Amino acid sequence: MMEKSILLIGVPADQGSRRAGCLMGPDSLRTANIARRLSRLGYEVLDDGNITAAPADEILHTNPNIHHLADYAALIHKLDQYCATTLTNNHIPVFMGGDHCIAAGILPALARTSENTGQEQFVLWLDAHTDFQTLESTDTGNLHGTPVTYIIGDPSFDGVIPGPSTTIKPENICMMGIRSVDPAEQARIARTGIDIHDMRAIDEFGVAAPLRRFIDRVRRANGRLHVSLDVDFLDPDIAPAVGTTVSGGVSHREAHLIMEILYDSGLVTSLDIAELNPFLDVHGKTSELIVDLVASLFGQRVLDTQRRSI
Ligand code: 4U7
Ligand code: MN
Ligand code: MN
Ligand code: MN
Repeated sequence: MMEKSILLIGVPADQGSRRAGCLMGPDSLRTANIARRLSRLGYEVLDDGNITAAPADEILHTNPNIHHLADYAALIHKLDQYCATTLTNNHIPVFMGGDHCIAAGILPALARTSENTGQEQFVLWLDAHTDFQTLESTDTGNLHGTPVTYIIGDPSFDGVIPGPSTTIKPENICMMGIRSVDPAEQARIARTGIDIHDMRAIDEFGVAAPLRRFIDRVRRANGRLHVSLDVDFLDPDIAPAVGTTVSGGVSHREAHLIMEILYDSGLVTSLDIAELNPFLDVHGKTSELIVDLVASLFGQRVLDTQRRSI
């Protein structure tokens, strides 16, 4: 991370599931002092406020479970336009969600920027879930379970909503923390070439070795690295503020170690924080943990005596 300026962008979207509350995510992170924590680390921190898309009339789909498809399309379009007109290489954008639908809008836009500079876009997907449902296969109809299929250009979206302007190559995606994969996702994801480290692999080999291998790939390709942090990646005991908790998640120290290694790599060019639902939190502890992890991603050290003083 060479740049010393961070642009915070709130995306208070919660159409992706049937449980309301993610729309409070950005303000909860602001309340947990995300800006001040990052400026303490020596960054200029700008907050661009919130991006919202106007509610759209429902698009009916042959899968009757699907809901808020038009709002999904509108959000993707809005984020794509925002990124095209606002983002420059002078800032590291930090998108504060919002449910994970936001990634479907952010990543194609970032990939387009990378393409313009002749670079490959890589993605580290930190999540309990693979988010690899299609419009046809989703049983819950919750679109926050579809962003990965969307960004790689899955044909189930063709002719239904506009596809991604630039697709992400599946082999440029690395997933960690996975422990809930639906049968329809299992069947397809193995064939894609996505690099998946489930909790079984993390239990056995830890987080550092696979992460370092992925970072080496990004470096060799002169790539740009986006980190997509779904709060349910963390164990629900330490991060209860999510609608789709899955036990057996990543621990406090494993999560910090991932962030610390990422900072040391100097390769992270953007971040999104998704699925934080402050309505389900316990005394703000999840928001505080997320801010602490973001600080680690931007260079906070364990032996930093100043960090507790705000
Ligand atoms: B999240 C699920 F069935 N796969 O499709 C679905 F388990 O962004 C969960 O990772 C999706 O939080 C979770 O509804 C989406 C379910
Ligand atoms: Mn997710
Ligand atoms: Mn998830
Ligand atoms: Mn969720």
